[in-house]
Amino acid sequence: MQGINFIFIRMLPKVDPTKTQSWQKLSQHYQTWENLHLRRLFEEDPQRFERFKSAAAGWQVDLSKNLMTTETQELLLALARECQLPEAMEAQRKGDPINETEQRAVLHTALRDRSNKARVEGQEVRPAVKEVLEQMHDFSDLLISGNWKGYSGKTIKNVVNIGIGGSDLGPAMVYEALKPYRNHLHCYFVSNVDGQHLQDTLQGLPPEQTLFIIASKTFTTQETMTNAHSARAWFLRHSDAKETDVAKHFVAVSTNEEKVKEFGINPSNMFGFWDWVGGRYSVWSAIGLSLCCGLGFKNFEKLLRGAEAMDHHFYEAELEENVPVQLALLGIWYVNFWGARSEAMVPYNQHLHRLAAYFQQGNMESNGKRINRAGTPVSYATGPVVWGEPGTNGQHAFFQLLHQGTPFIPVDFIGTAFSAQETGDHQAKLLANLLAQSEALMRGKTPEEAAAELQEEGYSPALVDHLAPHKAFPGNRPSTTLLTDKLSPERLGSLLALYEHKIFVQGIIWNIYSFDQWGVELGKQLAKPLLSELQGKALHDHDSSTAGLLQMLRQWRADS
Ligand code: G6Q
Repeated sequence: MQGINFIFIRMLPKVDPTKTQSWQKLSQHYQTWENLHLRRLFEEDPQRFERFKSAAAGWQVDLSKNLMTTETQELLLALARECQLPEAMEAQRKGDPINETEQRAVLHTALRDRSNKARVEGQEVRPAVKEVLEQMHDFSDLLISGNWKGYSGKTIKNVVNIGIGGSDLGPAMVYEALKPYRNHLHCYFVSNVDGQHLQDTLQGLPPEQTLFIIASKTFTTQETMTNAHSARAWFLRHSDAKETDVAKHFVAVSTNEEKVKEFGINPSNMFGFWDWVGGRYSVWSAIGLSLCCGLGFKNFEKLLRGAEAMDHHFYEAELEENVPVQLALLGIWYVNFWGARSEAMVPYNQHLHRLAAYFQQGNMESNGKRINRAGTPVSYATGPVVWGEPGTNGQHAFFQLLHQGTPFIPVDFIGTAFSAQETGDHQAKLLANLLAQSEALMRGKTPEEAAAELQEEGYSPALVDHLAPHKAFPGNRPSTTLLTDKLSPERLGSLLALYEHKIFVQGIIWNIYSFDQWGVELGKQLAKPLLSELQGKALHDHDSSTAGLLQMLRQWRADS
């Protein structure tokens, strides 16, 4: 944004959540939890599941194993209203520049919402979106049907997406999640500037049947441009193609036409998007081109339809029944009143193995902020660490800490009734484990119960006393379970949109800007001089640690 001047238009409310009445009431309400335990709440209220279950866009959501009563829920909803959440939702939806530090609208929802009338600077955005979708459709059809030929006249078999962050994580995650929907094209994703990533991916690929998608909103990202240039060099070195053949093997997804031309890609093979689509929310845009190729355009469209269904739910359902709002508010409850510093996402579906990594960026880049919308440091915690791995694997790794460790970590269990390919009794076993884990976290096991079990197993009284504390579980550990029938493109789309809206709601309540990411800039700035220093050029001033490490590496590399 250097050298750019803009009038700072304030669009979003600036309510310090801690100054609201609801916050004060929630602090008092938290004290009442000293005497509550989820196990007892379930025993006392046989309707608890019915009372706290919700549904949205094909997902059934059980909130009942959360540390809440109807009073908690009401107080949290009042907090949302005091923080003017409905007004903020409306501002976002109609295209106001709510990304105020960059003066941009936040309209990834317009990429999938066919009824959206959002305007940016007076222009409706949907016509342009439709045009690019058609371009993506035509291109992916050509590739899949074999009518797009490489320079030697052969069809394309491999598609390599080169991008990083938001231009990589989304497509890579969805390509894994929708594995059963793949076609005969093989998609690969290269992101890291570690040359090994590109080398390993290209190993064995025939250049004449390989197409590269250079996916970069800015077309200036160091990692992506380095990989793109190396890929082009590889293509020319390992084939008898000429420079002019590059056009048949390289296409671009970007907002920067000038840079795309400069790289040598024909602008007719460029798929555009807009500055109102944030990188980490761009899987719905032309950044999803690799998905159109590898899964077919129809499946990409179904992904959009699923997200659209969740958007409708988010914008139209009352806050009381609004699933993204409920999940967001519970997150605030845990972070700001219970002291949670992280939350786990545990999908019981192997194809979702990249989901937590994807939302690690979604959450942590969006809500990892410490300055509020008034420009001063916040006095309360904001975005937690988001992490996770699929179950049941996680059970044999980190679940110990979830059950008996000292940190307080709410868990989201995500499951599907059916597997894409049923294998004997695997799916039943998988689901039994999901249910068992959420039940165990909620119930726990008292020291008395642990002692009784040990006695029954014949342990001596001394050993019972010694072991019972170790075998007891405190329980009262919250979790949310999200279930659907199967992981179709529609259901995946609605799941992703659900979590996107959750991030938005939390950012509004925390009074921070969720759609910029200045935090990634400093490292990028410092890497520039360090690169030239590593390449043997003049040394600059550094702290002794950085200077020492730099010298070590320079020496190593000089000696080799
Ligand atoms: C996401 C971030 C970031 C971005 C990458 C790639 O919201 O902005 O992850 O997507 O830095 O940027 P380009 O697409 O511009 O290469």
